[in-house]
Amino acid sequence: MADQKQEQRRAHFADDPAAGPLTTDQGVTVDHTDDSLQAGERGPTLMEDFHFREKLTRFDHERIPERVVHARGAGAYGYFQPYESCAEFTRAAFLQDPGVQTPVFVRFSTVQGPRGSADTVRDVRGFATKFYTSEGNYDLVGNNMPVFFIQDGIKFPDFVHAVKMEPHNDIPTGASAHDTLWDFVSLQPETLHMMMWLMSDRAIPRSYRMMQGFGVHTFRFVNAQGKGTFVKFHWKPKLGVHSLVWDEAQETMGRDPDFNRRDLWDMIEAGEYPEYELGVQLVAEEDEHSFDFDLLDATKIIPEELVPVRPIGRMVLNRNPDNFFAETEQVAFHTANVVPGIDFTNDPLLQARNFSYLDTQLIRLGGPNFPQLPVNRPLAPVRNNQRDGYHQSRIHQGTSYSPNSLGGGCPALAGADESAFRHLTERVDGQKIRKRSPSFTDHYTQAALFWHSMADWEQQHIIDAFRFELGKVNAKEVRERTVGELAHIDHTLASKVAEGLGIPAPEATDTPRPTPSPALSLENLKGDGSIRSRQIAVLVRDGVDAQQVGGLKQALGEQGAFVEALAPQDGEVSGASGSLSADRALPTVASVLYDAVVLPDGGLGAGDTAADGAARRFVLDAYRHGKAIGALGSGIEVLKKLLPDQVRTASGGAEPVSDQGVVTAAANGGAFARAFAEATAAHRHRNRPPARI
Ligand code: HDE
Repeated sequence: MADQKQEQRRAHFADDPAAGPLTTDQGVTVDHTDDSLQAGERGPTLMEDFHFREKLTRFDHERIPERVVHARGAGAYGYFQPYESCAEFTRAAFLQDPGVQTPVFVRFSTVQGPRGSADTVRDVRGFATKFYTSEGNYDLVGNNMPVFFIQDGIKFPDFVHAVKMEPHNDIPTGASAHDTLWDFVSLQPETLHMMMWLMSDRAIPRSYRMMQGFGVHTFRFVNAQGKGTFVKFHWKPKLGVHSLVWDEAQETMGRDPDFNRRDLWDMIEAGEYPEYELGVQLVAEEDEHSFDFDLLDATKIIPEELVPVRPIGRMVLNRNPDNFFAETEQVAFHTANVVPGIDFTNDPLLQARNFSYLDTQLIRLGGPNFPQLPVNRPLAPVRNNQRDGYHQSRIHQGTSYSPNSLGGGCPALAGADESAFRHLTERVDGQKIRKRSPSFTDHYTQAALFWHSMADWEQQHIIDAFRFELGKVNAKEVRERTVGELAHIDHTLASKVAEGLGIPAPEATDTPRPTPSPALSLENLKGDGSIRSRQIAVLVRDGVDAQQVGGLKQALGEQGAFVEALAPQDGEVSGASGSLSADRALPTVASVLYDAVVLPDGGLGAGDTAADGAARRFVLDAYRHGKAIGALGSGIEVLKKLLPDQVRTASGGAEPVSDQGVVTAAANGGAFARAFAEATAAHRHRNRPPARI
């Protein structure tokens, strides 16, 4: 089944441009497209030139409105496969048979910035998955953070207006560090739990392949007997959860604004397919009220220590789209796209979403027929009486009403013995009322849970992020009000942020101190511990030990890393022991685009050329950003000069010395490659003494 979506897509491919000459939209052959039809060589352009008019008109209409949120994204196709049957909890067909692969399309996104904004901004990341199941499309439209800013969807326009660019000057692009967002936050304490996540390193993922995804809301599984079970969805990346550091993220915005998008594309092209495990937290209906928070409140998690995440399947992304606009831009996800066996809860945020997605897509995609677009088209057959509208591309035959006799009563309704979507029967009664449930009022306990679950360095990054963001807020009262709110989460947090802003520490308040949840800290989410797909730079020049570089490439490449020789310019590098080809010219790249760097024997850095200077900056940046640094032979001397106080011990022999991710050895050998791979796999070394720059 995994290939069926590809076959369906292929049927929609445009005519082969290599099969014949250029034509108009009407299929008329064209032999001249560089000059418009004019009355004389210098004369006016003639209206009669239908080719010219068509070409310009089509161009004038190429753009559609970008998404009102999540405008910038990148997508990929792949498949999902369950580990075992989930029949006990859900009748969803795609979760029954471990032998069945269901095709998927996933779109990752940032939220605040427009389509052309940078990838590595501090923001939530969207993680939306469309499963083309045999029973119709199921969309799991999630984020990389498990909670949300607000509890009721009626506040969504307020929140989005506050976080988006300010209305008078359209600033800032792709950033939350501005007055209107923090004004809103300081007045709306239900945002605080999510703000803790947003200020953490979760908001600057190293890669879409290295972040979690969450359905956020509590949904419902429904089994064949009609029994419901509450469910929260989790995606866990095989490579672990890894983030950038803030300084690195900011520099990357300039060096490569497409950093995350490119990474996804390149790795799929390289056959390094992103993989995620789908897990579920299940809560029996009878246990709905057994927590000290409300399952319907999307600003709360169920700590994994209370309800473990049960792995139920895995997803592999193995194909890039053929056309960004047709597929990634036109894909339309909707929380209400559910299949039999998956249902909603009364979470008021979810209920609002179930209205909003279709509504926005009607305008964004220009009418009601967008489900016919190839990327949105289900694999399951579509038979109904919906008709006409803009861009209708199906030719319906016969009657279009129900009941009918003239059309043989078709399409008929599913019989009791057939799989149809049947809403869970649930008793609902209450006063018609506009009021937040009292069970939604604790905004501080889980924010504190997150804070107290962080490692020291994570807490420091959160403090730094609050200082950065609030430091960019002009309104003094907004800064003070926000710090006052933080005091309800943790007094140390509030005081340290206040100190950075030069304002008095707030009064100590009675703050909650929940038992930490280790599952929340990046320290405990390192994945398979491999260096698969890590980007490693080796700084080379004429005279380098080419054999050593070749050996490194081989040893680290065998472990799945991508090793690139960076030289002052492209072309051949003649080494002391043979020659090698530069993979990239150093001026075209930067340290922030790599996970680790090696100074080989005879490599760059020792001299006084511009390239040597650039190499030294490369290594210093890698050091400041906590990345693994390797030095071999004369490379050690370069490193010692650069970081005299930090390279505390260096190896003079074959046995490598590894200290805070700085790995040295006289020569390359298996032991060096192993130690360096281990340092790279650790991702970032957070406790280094600062470098003097
Ligand atoms: Fe969305 N959201 N959202 N959202 N959302 C959209 O739909 C909305 C929310 C999420 O790659 C829009 O087609 C409301 C939570 C993702 O195409 C829009 C509320 C979560 C994407 C919309 C929320 C999300 C969107 C904009 C509060 C995580 C991108 C364009 C009630 C669980 C999907 C569009 C893609 C996109 C509305 C809250 C995730 C306007 C009203 C919570 C990943 O319909």
